[in-house]
Amino acid sequence: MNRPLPVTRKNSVCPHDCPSTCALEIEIIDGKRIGRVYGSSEQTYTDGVICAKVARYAERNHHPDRLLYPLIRTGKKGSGEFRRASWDEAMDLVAKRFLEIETTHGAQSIWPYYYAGTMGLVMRDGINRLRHAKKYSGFFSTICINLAWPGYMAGTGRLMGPDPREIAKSDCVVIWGTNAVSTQVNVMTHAIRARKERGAKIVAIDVYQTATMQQADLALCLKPGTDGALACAVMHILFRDNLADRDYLAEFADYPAEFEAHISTKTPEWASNITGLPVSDIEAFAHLVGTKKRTFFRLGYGFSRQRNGAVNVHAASCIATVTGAWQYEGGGAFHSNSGIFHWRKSMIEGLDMADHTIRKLDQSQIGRILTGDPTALKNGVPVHALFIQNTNPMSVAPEQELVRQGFARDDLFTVVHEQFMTDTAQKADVVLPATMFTEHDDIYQGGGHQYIALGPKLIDPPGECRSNHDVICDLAHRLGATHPGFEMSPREIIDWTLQNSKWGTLQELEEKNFIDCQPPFEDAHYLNGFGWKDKKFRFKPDWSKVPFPNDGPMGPIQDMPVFPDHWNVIETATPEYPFRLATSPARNFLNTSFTETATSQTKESRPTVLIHPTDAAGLDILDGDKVLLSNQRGEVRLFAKISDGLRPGVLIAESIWPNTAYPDGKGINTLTGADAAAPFGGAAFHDIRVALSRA
Ligand SMILES: Nc1nc2c(c(=O)[nH]1)N[C@H]1C(S)=C(S)[C@@H](COP(=O)(O)OP(=O)(O)OC[C@H]3O[C@@H](n4cnc5c(=O)[nH]c(N)nc54)[C@H](O)[C@@H]3O)O[C@H]1N2
Ligand SMILES: Nc1nc2c(c(=O)[nH]1)N[C@H]1C(S)=C(S)[C@@H](COP(=O)(O)OP(=O)(O)OC[C@H]3O[C@@H](n4cnc5c(=O)[nH]c(N)nc54)[C@H](O)[C@@H]3O)O[C@H]1N2
Ligand code: SF4
Ligand SMILES: [Mo]
Repeated sequence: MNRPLPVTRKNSVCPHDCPSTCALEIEIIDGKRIGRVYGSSEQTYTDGVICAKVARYAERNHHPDRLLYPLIRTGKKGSGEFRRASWDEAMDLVAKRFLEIETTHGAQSIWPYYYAGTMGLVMRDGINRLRHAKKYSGFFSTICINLAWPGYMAGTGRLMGPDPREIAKSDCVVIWGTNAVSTQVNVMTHAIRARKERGAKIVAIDVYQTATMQQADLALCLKPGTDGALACAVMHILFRDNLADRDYLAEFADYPAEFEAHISTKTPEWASNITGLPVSDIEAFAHLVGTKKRTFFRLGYGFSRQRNGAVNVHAASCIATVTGAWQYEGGGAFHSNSGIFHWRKSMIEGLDMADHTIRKLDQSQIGRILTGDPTALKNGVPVHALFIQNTNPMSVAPEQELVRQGFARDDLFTVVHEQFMTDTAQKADVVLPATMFTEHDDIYQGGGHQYIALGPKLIDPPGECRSNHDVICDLAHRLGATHPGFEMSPREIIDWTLQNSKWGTLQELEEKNFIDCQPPFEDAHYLNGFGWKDKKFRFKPDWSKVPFPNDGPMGPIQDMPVFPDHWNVIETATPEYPFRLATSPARNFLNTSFTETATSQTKESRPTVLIHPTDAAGLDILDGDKVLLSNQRGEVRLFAKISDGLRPGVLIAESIWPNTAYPDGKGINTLTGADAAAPFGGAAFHDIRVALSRA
């Protein structure tokens, strides 16, 4: 007879790149495997709710395709033919090749490349300690936040905002350019509470009928890249109908009179032309936010992924200033709380060794960099070695034709530390097996909330998987790099980092489980002024002064409009490329994570593009047909899904499927551009013009 196995529940944190950073309770079965994963109800932002894909994490954690052993390439580059090796053999090879490449081409020909496959501070950012110690090329991270964060900070001067739990105390929740049902479910928890308990209205603004739009009382489906026009018309109406808080503006804004004059020409008719929204919807939206002072603008990333995205995010944040919503509990504009944690990360990142004269290469331009574009290389040496952790650029980075050519180079030595045989790992010379978050210790911070929490090691890893930290320290030793951080355990680094950042000790964190870092109400609502010397919100930002860590202005910063406006630098449709494509996130994937699990694959079915029935009829395309999307960057084949949930002329390809899922093996980022957007770079993943035809 089988005895039931003992099950315990342990605290943890979701490590994925999602603003929700949920506090988890994980079932541990027999001390060895994980079972069901639950949202913690003790942590007040998570409040017992998590997404379905993480609730079934056992499927990913104990997946039969996990990488278990180091692998060394035997076949041709990219052939996917590898043999098993011992850790010693694999790491000896990596160290030997890195030292040779350093001697021949210089340290800057080696490029550590990473991103947010895990958001744990030790495991994600420890790679920078090696980079600084060895003076390898720097990494300018642009792929996700570079349009959104500066857009928000341009007005407020800081990256923080009203306590996100106050959404539940709002009378109107504006979910702007984020498909929260799919990408950060906890926003919905609090918004729906506001509706139930206070009769709050929910407004959603997107470019197609997402699951979030379907939950909204007012769903504004505008043309991609036109949010600036919508925001301007809303503010025009607020001034016109005396719904602006002029006393608040006089005290808290930079040029309220000049701004009002500027906005007086931005009529609802003007915006209707640009956005495609009916004037009546723009009027209704403006009156809603003008009369409900407790309006919470929850500004997402999605609408920033346009070449004018920073301007549009700033424009949306300006509305809260015009109505004075910041003054009220449940009011204001929130994008991220990442600015509240005052971390001292020198033990994690080795910042004491940083040499700021070393070039930083643009993450999004990896295709250009690997194919030798002198500008992308900052006129320096070519890259001859990549050391990759927590990211899958062969699928997620723009300009995939170039990325593919780059990874195929015989004179490029590529090391990929991964959990699965991803598109990127396939192209590697050496593949190293990585632990998952349940198998190592790390510390996490919220973006969409304000907690710090610990994710401890709960089970042993399978096979010979090693954590990022262990691999970085091992490599440092073999390369002769020294720093105290290479001699410490993750727990010691966490303790050091907490103490030096004035958040107490690891022991205290373990006792409390989380630290609530929410700044006082007056600061979070900017009642003591905004984050500039004169304390005034900026309608008229000096973009070059936005306090976002950058490598100097990028993109056409000099052409940015003085005041919020519709800045027409997007890839507008042309006769040759008459459609506007957005690559919005798929609900059951998280970027390319979870694309390996059977449940997510089944739920998402296959790579599709949503097409409006009128457009489909005009091109003789039937539901399920194989179709071709093309532009100057390349061609992608995938399957048509006819839908009236989007506007004619707009296409949506929910992403990001692995390349192998496409009929031609070419993924959606074949079509996206890596040109740096203003002010500080970043990829405009939802701003793509394409031609469409039957394939
Ligand atoms: N299920 C799932 N969850 C995820 C992710 C995922 O891939 N899948 N990714 C994670 C990551 S890395 C991030 S950064 C966050 C991002 O999460 P979000 O902040 O939600 O941002 P996006 O996912 O880029 O896009 C959100 C929505 O913006 C819409 N959009 C595109 N262009 C425009 C526009 O011009 N105007 C407006 N108003 N809307 C527009 C898209 O159609 C999409 O529905 O989500 C995280 N969570
Ligand atoms: N077309 C299109 N492209 C996009 C986007 C889009 O909306 N549309 N979104 C963009 C955005 S916002 C982002 S943030 C990027 C995200 O792109 P990535 O950061 O590349 O995200 P993932 O594809 O999830 O890949 C993360 C990888 O890290 C691995 N991993 C997880 N934990 C660990 C660990 O502890 N150690 C190691 N060594 N590996 C680990 C996972 O197995 C996974 O393969 O994609 C961008 N690309
Ligand atoms: S909602 Fe986001 S943070 Fe929460 S469990 Fe899902 S992926 Fe993780
Ligand atoms: Mo992201």
